[in-house]
Amino acid sequence: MAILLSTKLNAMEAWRDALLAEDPGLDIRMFPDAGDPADIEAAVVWTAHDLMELRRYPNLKLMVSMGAGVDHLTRPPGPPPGVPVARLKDARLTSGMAEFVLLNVMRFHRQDLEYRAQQAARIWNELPAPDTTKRRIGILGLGELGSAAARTLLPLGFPVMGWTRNPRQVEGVETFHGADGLDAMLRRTDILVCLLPLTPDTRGVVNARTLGLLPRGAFLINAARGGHVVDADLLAALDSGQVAGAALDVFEPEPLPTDHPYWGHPKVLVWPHAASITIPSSAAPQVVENLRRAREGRPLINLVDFTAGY
Ligand code: NDP
Ligand code: OXD
Repeated sequence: MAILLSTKLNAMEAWRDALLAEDPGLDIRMFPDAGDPADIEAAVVWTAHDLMELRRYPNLKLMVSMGAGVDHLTRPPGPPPGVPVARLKDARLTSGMAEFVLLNVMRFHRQDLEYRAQQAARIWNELPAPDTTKRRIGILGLGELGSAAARTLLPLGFPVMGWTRNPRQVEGVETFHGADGLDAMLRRTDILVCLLPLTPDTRGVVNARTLGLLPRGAFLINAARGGHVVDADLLAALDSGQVAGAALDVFEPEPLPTDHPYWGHPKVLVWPHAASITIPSSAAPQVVENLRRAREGRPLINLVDFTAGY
């Protein structure tokens, strides 16, 4: 029985090596060279794979997303019926995201946009000292990544709030949930961090109404998915001064078109979907563990709940 890998060629090679390092006996096929479709028992795929193609494998018993996000698997036609899907929960992916959030929180908190603009104009001018204990961070999503970002910011003294679908408790974090909870959190958020999965409920959550609830001059960090932000509304909020700056790692579509206004916007930091990158050698153990579990009929780990959409 074999594992099918499908992503960019160099990443596929890294995944193959990482999986073989975990279990040298694995039979790994790199798409499109799947061999006999009946051999394939697990498919480890990323966003570009055609989900219809996966229905060719009659013995498929496990699908794995090569990342934390699974919005690429929730689009029609979805995964083959009856095949369980796992996502990654990986320490390196999580710490990479916490670093990204910390970096951009600090850039906004320490007035880096203003100081860089002053440098470009050769202006020597000290701005008022910011107070960490008064810079309130609101995180949309307190899952694997959002809660890690919160744990990174709390020891520095930032007041941290978080918004979830279900009521949650995270030590040191003031939590909110549901529609009313969102509005209450936004009214007190100086730096908004989006770490939500993209689902029908969360698409467009950062829009003219929600940005308008933020205190004037707030900042946005979006490291989740481009579909969370209504771009025209964010650009209007940046241009009016309602939002003072945005760090954007994800876009719709990707790559961000070269003529997009974000590229040259003085208040926007553009990243090429690199906030946190899956490291195959770190992520491979859980994939092999899940494969063993699937073979032995034991409960799988990190399963996606397709009813919730993440
Ligand atoms: P999790 O599934 O662990 O956490 C998701 C969080 O979002 C949970 O707290 C969940 O609430 C909350 N949530 C989901 N739907 C809603 C809703 N309708 N209203 C309020 N809260 C909601 O995901 P991860 O933390 O692992 O990842 C989050 C996303 O980050 C991924 O889906 C992916 O899109 C993106 N990502 C981006 C990367 C990059 O490099 N830019 C890298 C990795 C991931 P509850 O706790 O109640 O379930
Ligand atoms: C992910 C990503 O979802 O890299 O893991 O975007």
